[in-house]
Amino acid sequence: MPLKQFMTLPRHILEGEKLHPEATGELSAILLQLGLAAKVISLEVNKAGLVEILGFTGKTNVHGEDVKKLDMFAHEMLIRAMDHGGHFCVMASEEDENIIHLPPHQKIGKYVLLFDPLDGSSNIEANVSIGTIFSIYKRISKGDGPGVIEDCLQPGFKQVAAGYIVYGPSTIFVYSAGHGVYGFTLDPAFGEFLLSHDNIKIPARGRIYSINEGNYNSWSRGLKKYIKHLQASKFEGKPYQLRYVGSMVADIHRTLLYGGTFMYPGDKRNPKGKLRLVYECNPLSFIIEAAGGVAIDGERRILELTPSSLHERTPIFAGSKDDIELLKKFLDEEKE
Ligand code: AHM
Ligand code: MG
Repeated sequence: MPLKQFMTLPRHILEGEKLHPEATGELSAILLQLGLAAKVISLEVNKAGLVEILGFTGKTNVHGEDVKKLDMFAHEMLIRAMDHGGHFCVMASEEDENIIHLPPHQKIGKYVLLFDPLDGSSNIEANVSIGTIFSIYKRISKGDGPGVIEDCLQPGFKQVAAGYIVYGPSTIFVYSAGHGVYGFTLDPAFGEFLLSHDNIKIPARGRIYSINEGNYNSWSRGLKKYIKHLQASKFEGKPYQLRYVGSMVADIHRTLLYGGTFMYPGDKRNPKGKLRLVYECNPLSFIIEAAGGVAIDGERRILELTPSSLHERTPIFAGSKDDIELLKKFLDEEKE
């Protein structure tokens, strides 16, 4: 590896900050702290098969789903890692029904942190990739007291930075502060994230589509036609490929690197699909767009949707620009 590639996550964040003379260093401090939390969660995830940690806590989360211990570990770790820097006025997590206030003795800051602590958790026991997703905004509420729910319900285009960590064969930290998307692989030997994916650009077209095809019968006519179209077509002389991990972070990460489409549509039973706008779709759409891709709910840009509640869901179609544009044509032609 050439020496110039020996770029650690902290060095990258701090060098990025120097390009913005107006920067106060706060965002850098937040990203550095998220990097630290990611390492701790990664260690715990890696131990998942070794310790008696798997199984249910007996509690269900706000979506009525079983909460596994690792989810709660990641949720609590992120709060503990992030609540004392004086940077945030409020936080919110997919594992908590309400907004999370900072402890009373902590300084209140101007940023807002939203996160899905451990996405794809149904994959944990099969040792399949899972991830953490985060999203950072500036507060919009007046004053310097605790933040309010409106601070957490901003449209995604207002994100200052967003990113995710995939816990897969390696742990990878991907982030964007709006200019470029960068990926860092954790070297387990000395515990540092090293730049492995510089200035990621999603290919304009890809050969892979990613969707839970088990729901085929509930899809709209337009979506069915689009998928049939892909199955009957070739890309660069070869058939299209279906890949679906069932962890959005992993499916989006692959889409970012190889191109193609990731889709979680609404259907007759669940018109808004399954994935959460605030915790999953906004941050991952921010990354996809920063890499030159497109993310829509079928009609509108995901980043322009204004969330009306913390746990609201939205259909999502995200990926390569040309692929999503073609998909949109199919959806538009068959509006029901
Ligand atoms: P989770 O937050 O409870 O883990 O659920 C979200 C996950 C996503 O990572 C993934 O894209 C989706 O659920 C898969 O859902 P399905 O099993 O319906 O295909
Ligand atoms: Mg999730």
